[in-house]
Amino acid sequence: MAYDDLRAWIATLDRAGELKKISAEVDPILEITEIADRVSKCGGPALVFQNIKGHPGAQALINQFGSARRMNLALEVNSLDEIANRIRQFMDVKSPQGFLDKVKMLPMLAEMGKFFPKTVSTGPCKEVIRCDNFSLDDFPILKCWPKDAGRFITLPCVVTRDPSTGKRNVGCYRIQVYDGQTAGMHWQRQKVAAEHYRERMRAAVSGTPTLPQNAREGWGTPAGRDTRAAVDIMARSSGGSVLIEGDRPSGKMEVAVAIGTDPAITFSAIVPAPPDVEEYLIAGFLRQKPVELVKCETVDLEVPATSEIVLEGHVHLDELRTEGPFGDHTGFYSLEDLYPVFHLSCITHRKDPIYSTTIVGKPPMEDAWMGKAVERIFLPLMKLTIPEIVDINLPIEGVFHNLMIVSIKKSYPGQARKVMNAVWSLGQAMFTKCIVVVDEDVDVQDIADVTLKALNHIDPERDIQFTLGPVDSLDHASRLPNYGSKMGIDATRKWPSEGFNRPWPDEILMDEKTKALVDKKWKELGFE
Ligand SMILES: Cc1cc2nc3c(=O)[nH]c(=O)nc-3n(C[C@H](O)[C@H](O)[C@H](O)COP(=O)(O)O)c2cc1C
Ligand SMILES: [Mn+2]
Repeated sequence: MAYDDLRAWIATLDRAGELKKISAEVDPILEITEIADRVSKCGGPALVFQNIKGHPGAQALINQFGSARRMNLALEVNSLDEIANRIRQFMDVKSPQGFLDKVKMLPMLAEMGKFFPKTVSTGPCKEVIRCDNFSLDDFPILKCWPKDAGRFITLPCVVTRDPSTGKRNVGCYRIQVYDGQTAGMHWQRQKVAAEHYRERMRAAVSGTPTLPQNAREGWGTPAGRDTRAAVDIMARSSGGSVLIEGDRPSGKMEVAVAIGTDPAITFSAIVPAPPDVEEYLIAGFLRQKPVELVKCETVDLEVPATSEIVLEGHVHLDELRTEGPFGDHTGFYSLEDLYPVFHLSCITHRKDPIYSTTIVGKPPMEDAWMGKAVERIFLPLMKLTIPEIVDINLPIEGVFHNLMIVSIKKSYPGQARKVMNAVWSLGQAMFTKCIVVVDEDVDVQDIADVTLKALNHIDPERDIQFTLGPVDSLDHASRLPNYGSKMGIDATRKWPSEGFNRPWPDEILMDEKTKALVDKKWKELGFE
């Protein structure tokens, strides 16, 4: 039974004892963060704030995904392995051998029909349509941390369209509020919406064989550090945006943003799906019911019909503006940088919309549970291209891009390094700063077991593999923004065929007979 909307989801959280409604007045500036942080650090419930300073009558939901149980409830499973198993079922399909095999496949095909979104004529998100007189200031958007550049929309579903294929993408990229009608679009260079943006630029300069330098570098930063710094200073001193002249094509790209959707849609916007797989389809798969979409008022895009709030507008191809700093999920502020500017043309919303948000900061926070869900759900898909993988663990304090522990079934020399390279070439796993590869007898979910065995098994100079490549935009230590080094540690047992000719010791394990004997005598020995 899929959740129809955010409200059905909130009702379920409430019934499950996973929700606390707070009627005392709270400030969306910093105070909500401090409350939500304390609650999420002690495994507390989702929160609905019903009395928000400066926003009479408004409500805000936070921490909806903030525990393993709520993540399961959100995706309507008892364990995330159920989803992994469903994915595996679809991948396990053999060519049918005869009529009976074909008949057996019918239910699966029928189920697939449920994944595709359908467009409906209207929906609750159109209860209030404001294309003239609207403002972001009407919503209780948080300023999360003291050094944040301002208020940020932190859990949006940002919808864009690939101009060449027409396919939509939905990504969760934070949005900085500049004023009631203007905002900063923090899609990082390697994300799908940024590629849509570059595709627009390519289209705008069609006829020229290559993109201008500026356009090529991400979206891009004007060539060279000095220019960038100069633009930055200009932007700050003018208190507004910079139009980059000459080297960038003009034109614009349409964007729609849905805030407060049913949990499967919100979650689908954060999953690192292949660029061409539309998130509405993923949401349909997760909720086993099609996502219903409505057309936007002022842009040619579709948004979930039951969204609480929808922002419509566009970004200019020749405009960038300083975005950030923002207290990020690394536990540090992500530094300011130039990003495209979102100009709103319309806001539609439900009557009395519920503003859905999250905060990120020092882990563990709500996003840790979303990340863990991604880890479980994506494991079977990773195994599809890297079949020797047994299990992976992205420890929460590794903030997902800093550390991946991988166990493998090693069958040939050098395979641990092959796995590292495969991970670094797999979608957003390319950002992984440190990969530790262990043998299959190590339980990667048990950090004590990993520490014991990995560190025992390495000769650091021999077993560490460095490489260079794209790094997460949030990495503040890399030599350059977005570009730096990564490290893999081959902590598997080394083989003679890998040049290791010393004897390898056995792990200490007691024999079964002695264990059984002591089991039997345990009480007699005076233990409980
Ligand atoms: C709470 C939260 C906030 C996020 N903020 C951003 C962001 O500001 N910019 C960004 O590029 N990715 C951000 N992400 C990660 C993206 O949502 C994620 O990489 C997603 O897979 C991007 O979708 P895409 O592959 O369609 O581009 C955030 C994730 C979460 C859970
Ligand atoms: Mn995507």
